[in-house]
Parts: sequence; structure tokens; C-alpha cells
Amino acid sequence: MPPAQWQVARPRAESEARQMTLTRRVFLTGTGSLLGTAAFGMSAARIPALVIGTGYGGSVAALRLAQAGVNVHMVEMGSAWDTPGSDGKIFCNTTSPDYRSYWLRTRTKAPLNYFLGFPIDRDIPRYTGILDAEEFGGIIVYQGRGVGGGSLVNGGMAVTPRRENFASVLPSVNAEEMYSVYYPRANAALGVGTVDPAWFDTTACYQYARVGRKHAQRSGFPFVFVPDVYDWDYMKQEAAGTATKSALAGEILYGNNHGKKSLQKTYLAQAKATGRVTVSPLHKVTSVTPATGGGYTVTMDQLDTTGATITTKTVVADRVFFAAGSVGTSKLLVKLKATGALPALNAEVGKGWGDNGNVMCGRANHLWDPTGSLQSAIPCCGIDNWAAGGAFAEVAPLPTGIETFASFYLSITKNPNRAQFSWNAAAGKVDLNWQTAWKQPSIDMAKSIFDKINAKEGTIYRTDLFGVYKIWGDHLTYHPLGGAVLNRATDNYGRLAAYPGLYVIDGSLIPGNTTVNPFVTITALAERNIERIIAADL
Ligand code: FAE
Repeated sequence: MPPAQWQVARPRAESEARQMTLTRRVFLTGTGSLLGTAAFGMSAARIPALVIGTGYGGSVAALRLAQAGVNVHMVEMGSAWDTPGSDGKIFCNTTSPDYRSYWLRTRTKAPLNYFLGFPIDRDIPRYTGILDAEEFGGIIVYQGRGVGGGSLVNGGMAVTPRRENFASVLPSVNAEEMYSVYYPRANAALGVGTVDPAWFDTTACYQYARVGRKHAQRSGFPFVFVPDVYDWDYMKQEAAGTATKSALAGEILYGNNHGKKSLQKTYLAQAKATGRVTVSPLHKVTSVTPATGGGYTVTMDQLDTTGATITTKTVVADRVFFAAGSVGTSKLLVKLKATGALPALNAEVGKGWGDNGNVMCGRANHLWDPTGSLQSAIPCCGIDNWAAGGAFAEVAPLPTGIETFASFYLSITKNPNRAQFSWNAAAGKVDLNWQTAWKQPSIDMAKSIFDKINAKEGTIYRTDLFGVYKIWGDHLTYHPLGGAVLNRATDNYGRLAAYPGLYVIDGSLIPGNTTVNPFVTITALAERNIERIIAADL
């Protein structure tokens, strides 16, 4: 078996003849976990559909293709996250980050990296951990790594943009179809629900959110409950002490062991049930290029948990779906165009990247306004000032386990700046030209809310959360979007037109902003596009 090939399981001698007339099972050995095993026909030494990445776009594509009778193989650079560590838990929590917390780092890189002006990052063993803090020149882009992609690390806030804002999010997409068919389909499949308002009003773990509501309303800002994919009944049990604490034990940024309905519990579980979807964790795709005789040759490195390459493999796939996330897909496409693997990709590839206008800040409350030492790690509300000031501010938790008297916010703002990925031949990597100063419009829009609240409440900004005397968390984004924009880099359904059988189906299709948290829109758009692709192309 040449190492450059995907390995084919050899049937035992006695059953070989019969097996060979029926099926040949193709899978990657030593991968840790399979969602299921796919049976390929005799002639099918190639993969009908290969999906790069197991986040929202990839999971939708895999499920719907499988339901349409297509065998799918998913390739994921991160770990499987299906096996507990020595503490009996799969994931660690925010207050005790260990080897599982970060992607190939020897020191944590917490989004909120200071407390009372002191740095809080700590040394950790280098490991293929769950959260990647990927550093570009002017911005750190946080992303989930593992089977489930961003659903493993995110807050689960599942927000459908206001209909009147949709034209600015995806101008070439029929809004009527999205709001009548694809958003409802996505919300149902993701298991979206909303906190019980009566419970919210009394539970200790949302005191911080009630303080956020009180301050927003006293300054005349619209306060909204925000849906989430957390199992709200489970959270009630956590609060009542009848279930193992999870959201109430700071489990969010480095994974959640119980109540959160990550993709592993929704789309990927359904995909597994079809019996047609396999997944190879710890495999990183490095190239896709047309194969002689049709289809595409996909090259990938199998990684060990230190990030070292164990072996390099190739496989031929009839169709390839790029679902490596905005950054992952953009980096791949830009590199493949520049290095001659996919030279006919159009000039829009790599363009139109935005940070969803993310900016963070904290406010210091008075001693009579404590935010609570027990805080649910799952946010459930926000200030929707989009119409008036271009900002949607999520009232975010600070689950430190101690009283901080801090109100903390992640704002999503109308930031017009867009960056571009480009191939840096000398360094052999892809750069992103985002500038830190480009966050200024976001800061201005967030200030339009929090300056007013501070003036009304007689409070001030926290200056100790992002450095020494630094108010704004303007160095990062949780919401990378764009880089292979719909109807520009691709056609209006994500097809890479120069290469029949190549598709983009993730956040890179969305031109930089969704006006709210993005994963419901990424999921709904993927539902729309895959439905058309299955009907028209397969
Ligand atoms: P994504 O979920 O990132 O999946 C891409 C997958 O591809 C990942 O698993 C990668 O490891 C994998 N990959 C990348 N490159 C390769 C390669 N070369 N070979 C093989 N595999 C590869 O993409 N959004 C919300 O709507 N609500 C929230 O509350 C929220 N909170 C967030 C909190 C945090 C800390 C973070 C980091 C994100 C948050 N987001 C939230 C953003 C959301 O998770 C993100 O928009 C989606 O996960 C993006 O979905 P994609 O399918 O585009």
C-alpha cells in the first residue's frame, strides 16, 4: 500500500471474493473515530463527495448529500472530541485551561487576557486543542478545531438577522425563500430555543444579564432575549443541583460537556444515522487539483496530537466541498490559485473578508449592582441598537467564579472595512491585510451605546480586561466571514464555476457581516445551496 494513498481495508481471504463482488470499505486508518463506515461499490475506489471541514457548512452538506444517497467523506484537521481525558471529561473549562484548550500553543491566548490589569494567560502543553487563536498582522481570529468546528467552542447564540437587514447580509439571495424555508429549516435542525423568561427573572446565574437589561432599558435601548442551542431544561437542572454543572461550571470556550447542542448532537448525529458519512479527524487538507480522468485529487496530512505530520495521503473525489470555515477555505483557495493547483479560480477569491464588526468591552458597576459569582456561560440576551446606532451588543458572561461587578459585552457592529487574503510566496503562507485601526467604526458604534449607559448609571469602562489601561477588545474576532463571497468568487449557489464539482459551503460565502451572530445564517445558506446543488448537479 503506497503511503500516499488512502488505505483500503483488506477483507479476510475466505470472504475476499464475496466481499469484492459486493463492496469495498474505504476508510482512513488510525484516525480516532468514524461517524460511520461508508460502503463503496467495486468501481468506486474514489470518493463521491469529500467535505473539507466539519463545522456548520460541512455538516449541512454531509447530511443532505447522504440523505440524497451520496456517500460522503469528511476531513477534519482537529480532533474527534469523543474520548474523555483522565479527569473523566472530554472538555476542560474556562477557569482551568489545560492541554485540551488551545490549538498547538504552549501558552493560552485568552480573548480576555488580563484581569485587574494582570495577564492571566498560562503555560500549557502543546496539543491539538479545541480553540485556535490564529494570528494575522492586525487581528487574532478565534476558531473551533475538531469534529463540529465552531459549534464546539461558541456560545450557541442562534440568531436570525432581522428581515429588513437581510439585503445587506446576502444581497444576491432571495429573502422570501430564506425566511420561509431555510432559516426555519436551520433553526429546527440546530435545536434552537429561548430561555424561559420567568426562570431568567429569578435564577442567580443570570443576575449579570438582568443587570445588563436594567442598564440598557434605563438608557432607552431595546433589550432582546436571544435564542441559543443550549438545552434550557438541562440548565434549569444544573441550577437546581440535579444535573452535572456545565454552562454553570464555565464550560464554553474550550468545549461544553453536557447541555450545549453542538453539531455533534444535531447535524452530525443525523449524518451518522444515515450510515453514509465517514469522518477523518486530525487530517488537514493541503491541496485540491483536477485529477487525470476526472474528479479532483485531494492531498492531506495526517497529524498527531503534537501537530506533526504522520503521513501524507491522497484520494480522488468526484466532488469537493470547501467547508473549512472563512479562514480555512479562503487560505486554501488563495494558495491553490497562486500555486497553480487551481489557477482558473476567479480574481474574487480571497476578497471581501470581514470580522462581523466584533468589538468587546466591560463596564465597572457600582457595589450595589453585583453581577453574581455564579454566571451561566451561555449568553441569552442583548441590546439591539442596529437600527439606531449600528450595533447589536450581546450581554456576555464573565464566568470567573468570583464577584467582579463587571458587565461585559461582545458587540457586533456595522463595520464597512473589508480585508483580503493573499499568497506570501516568500513565507509560503497566506496573509490577511486587516489593520487593527479598522476597528474604529466598531468602537464608535459600541460607544454610542455604552457611553450613554455609563453617563446614565454614573459608571465607567473597565480598563483592566484587555491590557493595562485598555478599554476596547479590538484585537480579535470570533466571527470571521467572507473570502470566497457568494455570487462573486462563486456562483449564486457556491459553485466554483471554473471547476465543475468544486463548491464552497461555509462562512466564507458571506461578505463580512451578518448584523448578528453568524452561525444560523451560515447554516441556512448552506441548506439553500445544497438543496439546489443536489437537485441540479447530482
Ligand atoms: P467552522 O465552524 O469554523 O468549521 C470549519 C472546520 O474546518 C473546522 O472544524 C476546522 O478545524 C476545519 N478545517 C479548517 N481548515 C481545514 C483543512 N485545511 N483541512 C481540514 N479541516 C480544516 O466553519 N456564532 C454564533 O452564531 N453564535 C455564537 O454564540 C458564537 N460564538 C462564538 C464564540 C467563539 C469563541 C467562536 C470562536 C466563534 C463563535 N461563533 C458564534 C462563530 C461561529 O462558531 C462560526 O461563525 C461558525 O462556526 C463558522 O461556521 P463554518 O461552517 O463557516
